[in-house]
Amino acid sequence: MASWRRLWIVALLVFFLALNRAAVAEPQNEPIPASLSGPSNLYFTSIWEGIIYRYNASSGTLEKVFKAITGRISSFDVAGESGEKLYFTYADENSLYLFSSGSVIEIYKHETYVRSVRVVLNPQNGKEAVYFSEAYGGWKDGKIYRLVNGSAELYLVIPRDKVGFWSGCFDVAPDGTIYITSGNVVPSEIYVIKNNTFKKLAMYPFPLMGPRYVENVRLEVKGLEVTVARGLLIAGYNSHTVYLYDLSSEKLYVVYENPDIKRIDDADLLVTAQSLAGGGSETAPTTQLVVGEPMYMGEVIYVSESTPLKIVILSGGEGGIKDVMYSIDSGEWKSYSGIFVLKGLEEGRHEIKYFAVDESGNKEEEKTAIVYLDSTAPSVSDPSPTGEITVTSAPVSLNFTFKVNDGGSGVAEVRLTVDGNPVELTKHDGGYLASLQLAEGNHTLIIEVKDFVGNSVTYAYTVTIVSEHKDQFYWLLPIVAAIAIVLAVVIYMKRKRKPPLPPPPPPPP
Ligand SMILES: [Ca+2]
Repeated sequence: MASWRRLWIVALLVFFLALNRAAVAEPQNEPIPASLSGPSNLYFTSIWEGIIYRYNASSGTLEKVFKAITGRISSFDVAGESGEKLYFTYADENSLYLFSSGSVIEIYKHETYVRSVRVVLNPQNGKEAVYFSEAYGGWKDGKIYRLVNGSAELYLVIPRDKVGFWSGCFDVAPDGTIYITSGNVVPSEIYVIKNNTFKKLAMYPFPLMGPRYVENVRLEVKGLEVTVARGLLIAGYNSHTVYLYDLSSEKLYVVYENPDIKRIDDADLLVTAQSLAGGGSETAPTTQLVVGEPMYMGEVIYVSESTPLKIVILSGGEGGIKDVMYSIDSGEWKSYSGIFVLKGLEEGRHEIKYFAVDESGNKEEEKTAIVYLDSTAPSVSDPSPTGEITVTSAPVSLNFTFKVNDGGSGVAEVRLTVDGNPVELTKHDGGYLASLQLAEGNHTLIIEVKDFVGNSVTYAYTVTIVSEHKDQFYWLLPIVAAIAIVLAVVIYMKRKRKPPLPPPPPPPP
């Protein structure tokens, strides 16, 4: 019997934990499908194959650029002006290698296994610095070294008590900022380290390898052009995926997926420059609509009234661009002269058509982008309790609940302050709940809500606590006093009238 009861309790616990998990899931944490646009080469390694692949984003071709004779390549970095140098490490080996001009050389041998290698170009002097991390499985403080004149100098200690499990995945941005990912562990986290301060950026329920700091990566997301100004390329390990984490918007994009690759342990991206005007002759020009921030990508793309929409020229056609035309919701065609917004239009779906014409009259095929305008902040309903509340004694503990709804991009943020102090909220019954401790008197409750495209509004409520008990007590006070006086007098009189005590009986003989 007892064991059955225990089973029931465990089952219920699991059920409620699952419910709780479902309630706190962050929709913005879901990876967003995307593809690399523009001329770029994505490199990645698959440890079991000992191969470094290169994926050409423009042509969609995948080729093997390096195959280790023996050994499993765990980490690499493509360096040099046109990617002619390849630094790499083998799993469970002490050395750093460089593949250049057709041969492999060992450039350094460490006292322990090495995990990741990163080559960072110093923008000031144009020199390359080689960094590497030690490999030991992540169960003690980690270490990053820098090669100086052929020997290793300790560069940074990554304390376990600050970042938890860390198996050596890192990168150093040109300004010296360090990014680390947990590696093959779930949940996996991303940290930024600057001036010896550790800050957690994100957590995901799948392993994060890499990372690789990248700038100005152009993506195509749901038919739109998105530029990630600063991001981290992340090898998805056993998800056969390469991700891109946008350091500004905190979105995670899937930029490459290939189920034929067993495991992706490290990735790199080389973006090749391209000229904007007069590029491919004899071909029509190409343009792309770019949606700025705030923008939210759910099932569809949401923008606010102030989200800038920009049309960028990808190639200039013959003799350069003559004109770029656009039309909103099949309205009149306008000549594009710069950023525009959807302010003043109805909420919901809008269709933007656009194309370019070059100086030779070549016309780009009309393109269409669909965006949804969300110009209304979320609404708060059913706040309870509000107004005057009569209680038997104050201060009183009460649960304040309310609901928040947004018809567009969704509810992104909900804050509550009571008399100016922030109060913790928990999700409850499709709404929010705050446990309050209120003293007698007036209290101002302010709820601030924001949606995913930044529309926000505040709601203010007053809760007045009236203590009944206190009033009764004051009203009773003279009566209590009167009764006390009467009692005192009665006792005094009784004592006065009492006869003296009889003498004690004589002791027995
Ligand atoms: Ca909204």
